[in-house]
Amino acid sequence: MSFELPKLSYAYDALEPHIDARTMEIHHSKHHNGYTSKLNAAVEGTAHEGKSIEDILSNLDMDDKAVRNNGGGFYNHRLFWEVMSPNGGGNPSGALADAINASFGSFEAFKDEFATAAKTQFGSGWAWLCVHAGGKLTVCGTPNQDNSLMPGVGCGGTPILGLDVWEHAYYLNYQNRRPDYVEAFFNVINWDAVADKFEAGK
Ligand code: MN3
Repeated sequence: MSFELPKLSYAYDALEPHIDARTMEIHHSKHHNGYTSKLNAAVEGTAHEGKSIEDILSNLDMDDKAVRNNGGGFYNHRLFWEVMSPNGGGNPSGALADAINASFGSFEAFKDEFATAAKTQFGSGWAWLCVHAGGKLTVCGTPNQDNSLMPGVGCGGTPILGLDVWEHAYYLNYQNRRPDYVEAFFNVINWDAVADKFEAGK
């Protein structure tokens, strides 16, 4: 059973004006599709074949560049699509909001820390909110397609919110203005999806 490009639960233009349709189309149908097919080629005939992507990344040989880059790319983008929604934005509620307040002091403090991680990640990479056993939350940035499921990467824990800061994620609409893209992302965050990942990962 090979990995398949996940379908989006919304149209390519559904996140406008925050993320434009052309960027979404290229990002999903070209970039994510490319990571998916290259991941399938990289795991075929290896011990990784048939394993879940979480299992593969958690037990990764970091020198295995094909699985590291394409497995990370497959997992990271799947999460990215899931944590956005045309009905997103606002603030989290319930147990997730409590955990954010307990870990960062306030939602605004979390937002500042996450936005700083996204804005200051040098070159291509991601900003993450991760949950640890017991429910503690941390923020970190990672380069390229790395994520904290991989051994020794980032802040550890399980990613529950991720922001792609590769230029392909924003350049058509925002050019070099990454901070504007980061700010706009908060208008499309699907906090219900993040809360589900928090419950599953804590
Ligand atoms: Mn990307």
